[in-house]
Formats: sequence, structure tokens, C-alpha cells
Amino acid sequence: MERTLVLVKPDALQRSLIGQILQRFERKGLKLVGMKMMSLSDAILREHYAHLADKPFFAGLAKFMKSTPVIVMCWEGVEVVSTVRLLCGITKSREADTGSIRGDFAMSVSCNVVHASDSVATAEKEIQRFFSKDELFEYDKTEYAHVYSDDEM
Ligand code: IDP
Ligand code: MG
Repeated sequence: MERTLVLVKPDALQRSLIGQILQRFERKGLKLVGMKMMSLSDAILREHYAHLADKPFFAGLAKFMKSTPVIVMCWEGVEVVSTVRLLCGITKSREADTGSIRGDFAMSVSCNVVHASDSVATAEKEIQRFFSKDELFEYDKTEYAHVYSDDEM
């Protein structure tokens, strides 16, 4: 089954939105297989945002991402990578669809409350970047019988 990485960013912690954001993924029917709180180092941020390293906003982005700890979550489900991107909405929160997390909770491009892996390949790398093997869990989620039909599993 596919897995994806989600970060709840410092603006969400400051605004007391952790519970409401987590609930979006839970109520959709996704399975939580890992979760922790951590402070991000410059080294992990350089790796995580390598595609943005030469952008003028990179230093500000790194400062923002270090301003509080973040919540790191790994979610599992059928086609969960694209599903979670849809749940989060586009980068520029002001234009994100209403009903998406960014669309409902944010106004900013940089302070956009969540990170989500953008492809299956990226998700695999990001999960390894943020979690050790013993921090990820396998268990039966009995609710799945109602969330998916047999042909999807
Ligand atoms: P994504 O988070 O929607 O995948 P990316 O392009 O991968 O978007 O950018 C990573 C993060 O960098 C964004 O979520 C946002 O916090 C920040 N960011 C992206 N573009 C800008 C910008 O133009 N100005 C300021 N911050 C930005
Ligand atoms: Mg991205």
C-alpha cells in the first residue's frame, strides 16, 4: 500500500491547528502509520527543499521551518500520495480550493500550514528522511472494509 509524508508546519502549531489538520486526513479514511514532533535542522531542510535552494525566499523558508518544531506524519492508503496533495491544496493558499486544508486555513504562499510529498518516488525518499524503520507501524485497520471496496485494495 502507498505511503506519503506530511509535515504540519510552524504556522499551524502557532495557530493551534494541529488537531483540525490531522482530522482532515483521518476523516478521509487514511491510515496513520507514523507520527512524531521534531525540530528541523539546516541539514534536513537543505535536503528537503533542495529544489528551492537557489530561490530568493529559501533563507526565509528555512527560518520559518525552524521557528517551532513540526509534526511529522506518515499516512497510508490507496493512491494516498495524490489524495493527500488534493486534500492539502495548491502551494499558494489564497488560490487553493475551498475545502482543501490550505484553502480553508491559510492565506500565504510560504506559511501554508502543511507539506505533502509530491510523487510516489518523492514520498519514499521523504519518509526515509524523516522516519527510522522502528518509527513506522503496520497494523490492521478494520475500518478499511468500509473505506475501500475489495477491488481497490
Ligand atoms: P508545495 O509545498 O506545494 O509542494 P513547493 O514548490 O515544493 O510547494 O515549495 C515548498 C514550500 O516552499 C512551499 O510549501 C512554501 O512553504 C515555500 N514556497 C514555495 N514557493 C514560494 C514562494 O514563491 N515564496 C515563498 N515561499 C515559497
Ligand atoms: Mg513540494
